[in-house]
Amino acid sequence: MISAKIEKALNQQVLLEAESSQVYLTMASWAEVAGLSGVAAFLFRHSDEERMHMLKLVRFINERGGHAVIPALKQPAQKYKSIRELFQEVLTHEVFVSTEINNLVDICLKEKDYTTHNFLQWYVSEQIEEEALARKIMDKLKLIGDDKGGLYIFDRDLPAMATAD
Ligand code: OFO
Repeated sequence: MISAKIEKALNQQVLLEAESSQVYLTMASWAEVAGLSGVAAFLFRHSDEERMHMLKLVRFINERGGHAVIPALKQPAQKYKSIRELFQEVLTHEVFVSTEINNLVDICLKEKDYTTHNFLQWYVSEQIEEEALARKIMDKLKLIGDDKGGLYIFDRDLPAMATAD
């Protein structure tokens, strides 16, 4: 059984994962309209993954005697100035999510909730991977600069890069 404090903190994370899914879905749509089909495929998939992260939390909260609250979501920004701006936002967002996961782990330790602590370790590892991938993408985009040919190859190779890790 989880405490009210842990239930509240986990529900906060449900909201964050749902927002992540929504933001990546918005980015995917923007990329698709911009003709970047590889970037769009990557982001559609990323959005699905975030929904899976949310569902995992929902099931855990309910299984542990709490009540997972399905949150309302605000509309994300619909446009991006560039592909670099978009992925910088992905990286910043993932760093923020990692901080929130770490805070959650900290609350579990203070509450002596070792079951939830154990459950959250999956998210800790996942965040290491997501941050690393976002950094790798930003490094590639910096290399490409304004080279249109480079962007074409980046768009073509991105879906494979995401599944290679
Ligand atoms: Fe759920 O990992 Fe990204 O945000």
